Amino acid sequence: MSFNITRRTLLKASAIAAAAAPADAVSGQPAVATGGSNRIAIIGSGYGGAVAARKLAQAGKQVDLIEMGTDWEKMSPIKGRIFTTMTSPSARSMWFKTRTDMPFSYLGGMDLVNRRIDRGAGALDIEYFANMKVYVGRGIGGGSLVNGGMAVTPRRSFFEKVLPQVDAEEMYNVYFPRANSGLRVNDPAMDVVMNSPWYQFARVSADQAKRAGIGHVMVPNVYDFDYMRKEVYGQVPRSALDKQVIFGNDYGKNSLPKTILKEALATGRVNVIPMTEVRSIERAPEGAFRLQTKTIDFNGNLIENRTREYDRVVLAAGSIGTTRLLLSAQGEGTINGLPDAIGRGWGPNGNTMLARRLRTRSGWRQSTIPVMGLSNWDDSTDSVFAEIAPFPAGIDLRTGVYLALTNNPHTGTFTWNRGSQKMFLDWGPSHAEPSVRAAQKFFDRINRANPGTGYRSDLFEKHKTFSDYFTYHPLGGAVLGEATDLQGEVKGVPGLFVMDGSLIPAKIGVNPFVTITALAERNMDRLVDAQRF
Ligand code: FAE
Repeated sequence: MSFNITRRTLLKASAIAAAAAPADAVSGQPAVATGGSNRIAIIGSGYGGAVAARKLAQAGKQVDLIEMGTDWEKMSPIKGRIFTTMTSPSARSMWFKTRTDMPFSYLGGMDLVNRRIDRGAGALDIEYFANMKVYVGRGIGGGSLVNGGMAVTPRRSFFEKVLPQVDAEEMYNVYFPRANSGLRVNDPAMDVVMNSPWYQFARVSADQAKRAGIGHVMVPNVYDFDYMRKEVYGQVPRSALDKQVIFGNDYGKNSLPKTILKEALATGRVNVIPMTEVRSIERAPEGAFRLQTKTIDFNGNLIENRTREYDRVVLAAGSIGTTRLLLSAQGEGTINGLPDAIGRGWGPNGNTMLARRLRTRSGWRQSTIPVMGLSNWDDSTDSVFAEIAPFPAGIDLRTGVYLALTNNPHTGTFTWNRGSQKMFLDWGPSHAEPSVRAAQKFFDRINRANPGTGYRSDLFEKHKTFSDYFTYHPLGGAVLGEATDLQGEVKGVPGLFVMDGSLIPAKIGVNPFVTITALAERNMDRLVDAQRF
């Protein structure tokens, strides 16, 4: 406790000093020219990119928002829909794949779930590493297009352990409330959750956990539960109740293009450049950043390769995308002075997934939006926060599915290989083992309290009971205060900023986008106040 008070006092003192000092002294970075004429690029349009775009545009700056994926708001509907359901995928579902690759790929141990699809610039992508598949969203809105919308503010005690370099008092008083309101987070509608057939799967799992003395918590979401209630009564087109989520939602979900990005675009100062991947970043001798970009059409045909020049660059390409751009610039020597900390402090947010035979009906109709979590979280390495996830297969599999978030002490490191021009990750089953152990202890207790129930080992690769090879929640790679200063400006490279999940070291104990948003809000406030743009 005394540490916290001292730290907070120090942070307050430095904030007061910041308000009075010239820009270079504020950030501790070498001075760069400031003024209205700067050319600013934001790379990536997920949570970090959206907050950066809105803040800069509202501060009167013109920005280019460069995104490798599709501008889904501008796509024409096919049979009334922009996005596909999980059971009828198409080229719009996945990023240039000929077959879907779902987290649950197997039924009865056989690959019965995935479907052949045409290649296209679809909404869900997977970044493959030796022992880890990282699911990410592609398109204007990033992960907000494909995620489950679970909007959870972390326990303050855990936040303080993970990010002691950040003033928690300010985060919990100012930035978490701002993030929740900007993202339009709302609480689940209890009438829908407690009575509708679409949430039988959640009620059954919560009942079984209760028998083991484990309580459930209701989990807020960005999906509009008033809309969902109308879906239940058949008054509006169905989305969550019609198997839409990881390939995108047409209705009900307040993804970033409906919230923060919409506000950013309303300023008229954000120039959206979709279907354009930043392939590399170089610092020119006179100090500007040169981005090599590649623009394609939906089918992957090349439109143009181009060099674009900017004075300030905000990296918001997500934990994997941002880390790759920084590591390649370091490895290829296109930016000098990048810190050694780049690539370090990565983790899958302690993710491990599992499924249980419930011995009772879980419902053939299942909403895709999770609303309950099971928790024993006490910040120890036994801690588990398990979202009760749907399995909307269209038949009653009498199965409970869970995404367990754990407090895994391990971190992974990315390195750059010049020969292959690729990034490698040192992460394997031994790194994931503490997550599996904590989840197993937790769910063994629930199984014991419910005779006849048990694990399913026929849904994951290699008949695994606990998935230890994929994540939805990549975090770290350019950690705040280590690879960057305390506001997100890359150490040793003034004018280059990181503003996404790579700032958070490895885990945060809950689903991460509220924290990513709140931290970006905090950092952007500080950077704009300090005239770093
Ligand atoms: P992110 O949203 O990934 O945005 C990065 C953007 O940069 C993307 O649009 C990329 O296409 C783009 N990009 C990458 N590289 C380049 C490049 N070189 N050039 C141009 N553009 C580039 O980053 N989190 C929750 O809190 N609750 C949930 O319920 C939840 N469910 C999830 C379910 C799924 C299936 C998935 C995949 C994720 C889920 N997440 C959830 C995680 C959440 O979406 C993720 O933490 C955030 O989206 C990360 O935000 P960032 O701003 O870091």
